[in-house]
Amino acid sequence: MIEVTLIDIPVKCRSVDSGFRKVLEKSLKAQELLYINKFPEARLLRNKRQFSRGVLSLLAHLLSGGVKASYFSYGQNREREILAAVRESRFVGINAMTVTYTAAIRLLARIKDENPAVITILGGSHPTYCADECLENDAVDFVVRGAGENPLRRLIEEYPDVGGIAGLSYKTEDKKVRHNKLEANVDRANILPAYDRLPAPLDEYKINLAVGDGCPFRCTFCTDWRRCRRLTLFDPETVTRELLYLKVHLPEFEVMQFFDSVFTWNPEQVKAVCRIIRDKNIRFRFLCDTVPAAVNQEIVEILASAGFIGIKLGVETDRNDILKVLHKPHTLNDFIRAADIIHEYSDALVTAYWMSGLPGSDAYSMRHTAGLIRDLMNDGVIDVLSHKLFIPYPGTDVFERPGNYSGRIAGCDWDSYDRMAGKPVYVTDGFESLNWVDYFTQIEQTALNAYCRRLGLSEDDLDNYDNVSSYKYGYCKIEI
Ligand code: B12
Ligand code: SF4
Repeated sequence: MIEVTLIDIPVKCRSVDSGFRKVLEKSLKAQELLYINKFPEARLLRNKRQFSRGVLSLLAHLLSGGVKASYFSYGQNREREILAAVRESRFVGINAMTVTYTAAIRLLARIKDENPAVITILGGSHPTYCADECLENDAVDFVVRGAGENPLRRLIEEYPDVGGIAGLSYKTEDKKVRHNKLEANVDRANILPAYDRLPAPLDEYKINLAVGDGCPFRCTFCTDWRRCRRLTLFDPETVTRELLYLKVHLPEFEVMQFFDSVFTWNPEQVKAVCRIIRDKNIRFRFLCDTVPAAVNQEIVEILASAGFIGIKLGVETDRNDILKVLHKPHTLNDFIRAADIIHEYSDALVTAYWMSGLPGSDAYSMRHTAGLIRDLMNDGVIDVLSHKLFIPYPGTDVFERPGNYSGRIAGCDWDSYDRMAGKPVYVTDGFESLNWVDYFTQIEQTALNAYCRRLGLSEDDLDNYDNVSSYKYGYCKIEI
């Protein structure tokens, strides 16, 4: 008997408009070539598989406590294998982002058909903020809100006596939903994800690392700061343990990303982590996310010396009035200043995350933005553009109070809550005259033109670079 089976649904594959896809694929190839030109040794993220670090962390926590647990990745393991394990399991746990929620519910229904006695648990970014909705499904017995390590372990150990388990939501005997109080911050500092349980070799996966949890800012369209009540920094020793594990199991110069919301927020932490990377001769190449206020000469030089080849900043929009409404902690000039510092003191490429369809924008201002992006790229301020659609997810202020931002939420078709979907979820009258697919294609084409100019290549030349694509939008083999 397996005590618990965990099933990871890492992404929901989707198709995009064919014209947009053509430009996007070329643009992704060109981005990789920009990195290859500057850092020829770097092993880039070619066709990597994805996994949820959260689910691997839960698995490691359970295994270390002696729980008999199995792990599957939906889309990588065959459904037949998964259902066979489910028949033998007492509990089944699945993760869900908003965009993978319907797939998770569908799979849970199949699981209940297969083994009606199994106890099902849903966790992750979507259930954390939509527990009531999740529990309307007969296939869902429990929802874990927030960090899942302790609630899941306790549920397995204490079921059916679950009243005192923090973070748990469930239906009581009188069919009412009960939400236990939230779990306090979980110290994940000692958990090394159970990498050895992944179904494919480790070097086939995109590795995401973290040195902490949470964000010091309070942007109204984001939940990163709500997930963790205060910004928590992990002990550098734990980070060391993970990096040393990866050093043994992965080739040199593998590229991996620190996904901390603001990786350089605490200079002492950054110095400690980069010192470890250098002292232990960990020869990977790294990417990280941060904000303009946490970029300065000293930090950039330290990052460069530890092998950071890309620094990514959430610009979101050139409109300072919109940034202010969203509580974004910078202006466009702050971003330009930070990008200049990065370029002056390192070879790292600057990625700008950019969003279209933000509250306060309209079709006219977004067309103006397209010209500005072109100029920033041609001037070498932005090396790589990561342009997405604005989607307010459950748990954000914009989702909960769209009227305060002069817009409305178009509906809860969760499958369309994808930032590459090309169809806005948050709508205002100002967007009415916009053809979104054309607009997205135009922005990506602008970026592609800038990449080609930098590379000295034509678009047709890019066709000769096969298999240089890091993201699988629109041409995934697996449909959920
Ligand atoms: C790495 C990452 C990715 C990776 C891996 C995704 C994955 N499945 O984990 C990739 C690149 C694939 C990815 C893609 C996307 N991502 Co992403 N991603 C992240 C990021 C930066 C880190 C996730 C992580 O590993 N966290 C650390 C682990 C330890 O925490 P965790 O995953 O939350 O898991 C804990 C709990 O949630 C809970 N839990 C989770 N699962 C389960 C299951 C059970 C049974 C239980 C009991 C508990 C439980 O316990 C875990 C351990 O404590 C987060 C932001 C963040 N900092 O968390 C965004 C985030 C998860 N991503 C987000 C989004 C929107 C996306 C995209 C949809 C973006 C897009 N293109 O539109 C795409 C997916 C597109 C698609 N078509 O499928 C949003 C999700 C919001 C939402 N409500 O859905 C987040 C929160 C970012 C944000 N603030 O907007 N992402
Ligand atoms: S958008 Fe960035 S800075 Fe703002 S709360 Fe989210 S992670 Fe933090």
